[in-house]
Amino acid sequence: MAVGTGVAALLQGVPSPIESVGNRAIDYAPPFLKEFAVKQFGTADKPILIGGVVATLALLAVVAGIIGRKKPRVAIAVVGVIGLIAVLCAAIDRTTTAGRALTLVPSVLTVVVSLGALILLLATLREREEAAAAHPLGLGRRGFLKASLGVTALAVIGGAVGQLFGDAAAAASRAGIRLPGAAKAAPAVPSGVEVGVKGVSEFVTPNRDFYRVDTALRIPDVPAEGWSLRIHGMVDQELNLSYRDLMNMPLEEHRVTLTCVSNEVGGPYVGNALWLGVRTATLLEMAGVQAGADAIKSTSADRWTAGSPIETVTDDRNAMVAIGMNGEPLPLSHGFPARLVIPGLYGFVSATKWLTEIEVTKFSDFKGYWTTRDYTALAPIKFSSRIDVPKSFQAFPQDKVRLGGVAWAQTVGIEKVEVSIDKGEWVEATLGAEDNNETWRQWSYQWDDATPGNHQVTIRATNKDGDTQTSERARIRPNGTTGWHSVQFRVE
Ligand SMILES: Nc1nc2c(c(=O)[nH]1)N[C@H]1C(S)=C(S)[C@@H](COP(=O)(O)O)O[C@H]1N2
Ligand SMILES: [Mo]
Repeated sequence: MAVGTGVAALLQGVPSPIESVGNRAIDYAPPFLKEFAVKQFGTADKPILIGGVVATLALLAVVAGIIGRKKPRVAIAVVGVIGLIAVLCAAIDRTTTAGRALTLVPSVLTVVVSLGALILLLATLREREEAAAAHPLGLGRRGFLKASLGVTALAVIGGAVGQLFGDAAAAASRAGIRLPGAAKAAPAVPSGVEVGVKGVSEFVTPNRDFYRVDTALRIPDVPAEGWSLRIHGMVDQELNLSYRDLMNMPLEEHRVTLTCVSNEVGGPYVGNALWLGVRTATLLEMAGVQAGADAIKSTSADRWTAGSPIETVTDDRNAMVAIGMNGEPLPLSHGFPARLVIPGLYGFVSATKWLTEIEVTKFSDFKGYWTTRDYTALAPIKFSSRIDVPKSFQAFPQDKVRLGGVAWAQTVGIEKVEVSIDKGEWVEATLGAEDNNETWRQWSYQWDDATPGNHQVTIRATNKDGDTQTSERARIRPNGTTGWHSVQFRVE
């Protein structure tokens, strides 16, 4: 494992054997399991999966070791089969950005080294049991312990090296980039978007706080220098754009709120950022969309795909190929060097990170990654609202009960937010100023006649089409949750 992880870290774009096994687990996991993992572990699901793979391996190694004392061949077979699985997973790992042969190197080396180490350790044991004198491979009892500890330490170091250098090329590339100004800059954030309640999500989400959701165990290592975006399919003229090409095109800045379909009512997978990029409509006009096309299929460097309706990337909403986020080049975890942003659609059908390809096509000819896994092909964001203050069981002094949160209805806009305390009548909350209809809006509510004791607050939003959030609960799968957010709190 040490060798596999360490070598993979040195080969740009090559996943380690552990990551390749984890990647297969992610792709083959039944949707209910993924839903469970997101719910239980949130964004810790990745370290937990890696931990699971490592723990399983450790367990199998222990079993192989115990059996090996009596039946060395069985132990060798167990390690051989584990190694073969690793090689197979590397052979079909969609996430590699290197050549296939190079991608096999870490797992093949892992097999060779682990078999070698096992044979060495078995020989040592046998020697001890036979009480033989000097043996060329013999290590003795202490030596055996030391060798085992040494292998473990190497594995840990290999893992650390992998973590440190896994995205080194992209990080160096990003550090050298200075973004040009926008030809069309976003208007200043209107005053009054913040309602001034401490604990309410900042109107523009700082990059470090922006939620992250993707299938990538390791961030694809994509330097801007070698990167290109290919626009092809049902177009008059195929385009191949470098990062520099994009930088030299008319860049626009827009604030857009992204939302993940996996966001539970009241959940954290929503964030608002200032994106800098080129309108997809401009790019598709350059390419020339042919009649009959109704979709784009976007693909990432790690071979993840999303399908979006053609009108959502050609109408006048601010759909972009973005290269900047809140004044910086895209952070590595948010899609460096470039990503898709389409207002109004859940991320799984719109927000492709580490973007490399846009194919103009028809929905009848393909399915995006999550659409082959029980999610729908079309997935507009269901407008929703969230209570940020109070947190569960927060206590307030009786004269200072100020509640607040956010509400979003991308491409339509939020008309009002209503609050109900202890299932009482609905009262209108105060809305923060609107930035644009693609961003969320803050709300606040001052409860003046608060009474001491335990209470519950519930909210619901109404969008500018006049629709009010339904209380009916819908699950995440197949196209997003509905229902009202409620929180318990105390007044003292
Ligand atoms: N390459 C790639 N892009 C992806 C995904 C992914 O798994 N792989 N996940 C999508 C999903 S489900 C969401 S909600 C958004 C999240 O974007 P963020 O992590 O920048 O918030 O990215 C989208 N883009
Ligand atoms: Mo998502």
